[in-house]
Amino acid sequence: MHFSIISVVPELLESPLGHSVIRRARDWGLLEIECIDLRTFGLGAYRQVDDYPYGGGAGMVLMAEPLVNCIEALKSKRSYDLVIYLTPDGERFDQHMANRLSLQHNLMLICGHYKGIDQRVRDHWVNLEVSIGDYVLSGGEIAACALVDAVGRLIPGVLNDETSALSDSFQDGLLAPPVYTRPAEFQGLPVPDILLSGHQVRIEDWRHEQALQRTTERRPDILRD
Ligand code: 6GU
Repeated sequence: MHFSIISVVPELLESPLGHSVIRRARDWGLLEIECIDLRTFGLGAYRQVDDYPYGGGAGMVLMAEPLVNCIEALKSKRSYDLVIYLTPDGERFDQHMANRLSLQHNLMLICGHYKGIDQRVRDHWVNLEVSIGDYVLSGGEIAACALVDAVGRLIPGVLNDETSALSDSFQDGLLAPPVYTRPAEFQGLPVPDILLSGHQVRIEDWRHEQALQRTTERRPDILRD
């Protein structure tokens, strides 16, 4: 799977996508991530990428021309399944969307900054607008990293049996149950007996019970779904 990520601050993408599970996925050739500095498509001697909004108001808007030149340059090198714009007014990202996107091959992500991007690019070059939650980030980069991480780990072969996505919160519509590791007693606090019992069937029943209880208490909204 290939991601092309357009950003005016590509440095923000490096570390979150350069370690741990995503790093391994890249090293193994299961995941390609290409970060493009929009400024290389900037206009004039100052490589301008943003300008004042028509009609006035605070903040700058990413201009259509550098962005479209960048999008078209990328499209001339590969064919994209989707061009995604990360924006707080987009469709809410969740595990279902992550599952759906993980079936695609080539995704282009556009990170907005300042007051966003020229509406004409959204209208004519973007296929999907995505938000990662109801709060405002300074730019789309952190949202892009969240999306690439959540989608990248679902690519077959990225996770192994130990890190399997099947037991993740949300993957089966439930939050994950509590987990414990050694020692069996820490500062007088014991691990639940059942987990030390060796009865795998009863342990799985207990975990399912705990997951249900946790979901009922914390996220009754996803249980109704
Ligand atoms: Cl995708 N971008 C920005 N700037 N803020 C957000 C977001 C995206 N999702 C939630 N907040």
